[in-house]
Amino acid sequence: MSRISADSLQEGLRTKRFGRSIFFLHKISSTNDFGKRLAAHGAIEGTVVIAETQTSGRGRLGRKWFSPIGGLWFSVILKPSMGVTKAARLVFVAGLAVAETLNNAYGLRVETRWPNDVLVNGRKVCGILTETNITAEKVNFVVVGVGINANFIPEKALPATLRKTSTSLERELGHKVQLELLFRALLENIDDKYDLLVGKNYSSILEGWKKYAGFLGRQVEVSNETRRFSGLALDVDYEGALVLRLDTGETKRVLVGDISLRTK
Ligand code: BT5
Repeated sequence: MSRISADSLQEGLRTKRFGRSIFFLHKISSTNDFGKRLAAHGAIEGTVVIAETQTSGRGRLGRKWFSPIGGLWFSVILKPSMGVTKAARLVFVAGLAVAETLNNAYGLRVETRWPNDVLVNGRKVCGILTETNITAEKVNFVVVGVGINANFIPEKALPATLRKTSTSLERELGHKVQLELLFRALLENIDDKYDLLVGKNYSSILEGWKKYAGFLGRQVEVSNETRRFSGLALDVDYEGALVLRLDTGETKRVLVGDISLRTK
């Protein structure tokens, strides 16, 4: 990886678990796929895979994640001793860590968007993909993939269909960022937040995540594969469900979906 040096990164990395073992790749199909293969072959918790570019980067539900050179595309392998439901909380661990890091490092107007996005000025700068491998309700490992649009201009590097909804750090700041510093800060922050989760302090994670959740208290549309709802976003509850007050006055919990702000 040209702009991140393995040696200088690992030197002085203040993490408990993350980054003891880091795989730096120039090009890979997906860091999550590579991470899953490593985990299945016994890679230790905290192993990290980072690639300069992905040829088949993935989002949820098999959607494509565009991963041009200049972005930060990485995955971490976790082996939490918890059930599937609790492991699903890792999306908030990663989301909060990304939001906090981007806010602290660059002073950007960062928001979290349920369930797995981080936005700057209302546009997606980061997506998170958590994939859990289980045997009979027992979690064998979780791969948490994080994609951050860093050093490229979306208008040039992403398809035209994403231009209105996506942004990048370079686009927002007007200059490139030091990828190695960002990567280090992210690993340290995710490590801290994961520690809170393991130490049974999930409430502080969820509350922290909600402080960045600009959609709360606003009119939103939520769609998933089968339904579409509109209403007021009231809360994200302890189970991670979005709580809506529908236009009919009824309260509805939604577990899976994508939200957008209602324009009218
Ligand atoms: C996500 O899915 O946002 C999760 C993205 C996770 C990417 C990381 S990169 C490292 C690791 N390896 C992987 O293969 N994946 C992870 P979802 O919420 O389903 O959003 C996907 C949608 O975001 C797509 O359908 C597009 O509309 C949009 N999109 C694709 N590429 C984008 C980009 N670079 N920036 C902003 N939006 C993008």
